[in-house]
Amino acid sequence: MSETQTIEHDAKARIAAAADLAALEALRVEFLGKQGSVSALMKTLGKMSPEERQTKGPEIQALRQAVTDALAARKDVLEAEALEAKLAAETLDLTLPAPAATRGSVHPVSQVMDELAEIFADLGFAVATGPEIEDDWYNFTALNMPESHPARAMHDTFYFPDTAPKGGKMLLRTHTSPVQIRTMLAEGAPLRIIAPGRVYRSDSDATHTPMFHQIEGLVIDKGIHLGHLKWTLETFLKAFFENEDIVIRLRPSYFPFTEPSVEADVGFELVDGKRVLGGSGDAPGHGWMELLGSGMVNRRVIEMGGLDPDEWQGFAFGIGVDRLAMLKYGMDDLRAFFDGDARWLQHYGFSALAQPTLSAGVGERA
Ligand code: 2NL
Repeated sequence: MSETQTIEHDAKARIAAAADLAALEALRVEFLGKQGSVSALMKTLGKMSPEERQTKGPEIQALRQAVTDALAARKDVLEAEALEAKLAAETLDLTLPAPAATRGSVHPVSQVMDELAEIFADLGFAVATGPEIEDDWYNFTALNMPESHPARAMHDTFYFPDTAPKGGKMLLRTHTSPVQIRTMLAEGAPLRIIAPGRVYRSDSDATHTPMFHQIEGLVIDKGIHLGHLKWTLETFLKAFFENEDIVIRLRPSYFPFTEPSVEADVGFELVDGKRVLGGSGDAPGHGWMELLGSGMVNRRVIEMGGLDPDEWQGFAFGIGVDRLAMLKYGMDDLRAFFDGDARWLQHYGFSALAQPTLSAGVGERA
């Protein structure tokens, strides 16, 4: 027998006898590895004369192929045997109790959005939605915040490199007001809408997250005045907090998109150091808490919405939904809202099976 024949014979016998995949791998290394015997033979080719290489070359190649094939064949057999053994050993005990199904819960922000949509539906408001990636014009210019307006600084946001169709850059909307501009342009007046959704500002600390939720409301009709605004806010807050004792105070403020602008404060009483909403904030032991911004829609914004401000008036307001949820359901850290911690959600979340109504809010926690 030639040397290659001897090696092949020996290799095939040992491969066939390999008891498991680990033993087989050791044999692969022994024959075909860098320091392996077949590899050593391959290296001798370089030192041979051309004539010798002509005969030895194919022989050594054939040896290498034969060993490779034998290894693969044995591997198939061993793997099949291992699978058989595993199938024989593993049994499925159908009498064991099934693991409990985990049930998801409704995020407090979603719950509050649903509650608000419900309350405002009763007041005749439709829900309007729009894009979160906005055009500079709809987000700023149409709201009486032209380029270089100082109020833009408070609305510092995230810009895209793309140039917007109406000029400026595309951006992540800083409020849901652009939805209302789009709705005014698309539907005209009269109009009674709320625009809930995600908004963005480049702001991040204990009380600010770069993404948060807002709900804005807009009424456009004839003869609308501040009294309509105050009644609407009072009625909605009483319904939302399920508290008829809610008292609000309107305080002069400034927004570029409303004139006059007013901030609404809600009265609270300190009970055991905790703020309990209700009553005038001016009573002894009471105080006022800032809750939302609002005002009569600026004439220029009515115009940008494609309407004649001598014919149509309106009021608008904007509220942070996250803050409303914290106030109503007693959560103290805004950042926990967006951590996606399943334990927090289990604790503060709401049953998905309960009706998304106001009454589902208090009694029927998940
Ligand atoms: C706040 C409160 C506010 C509005 C939002 C609005 C929308 C249109 C026209 C006029 Cl389409 N106003 N929204 C009005 C007043 C306040 O948000 O604290 N914003 C910074």
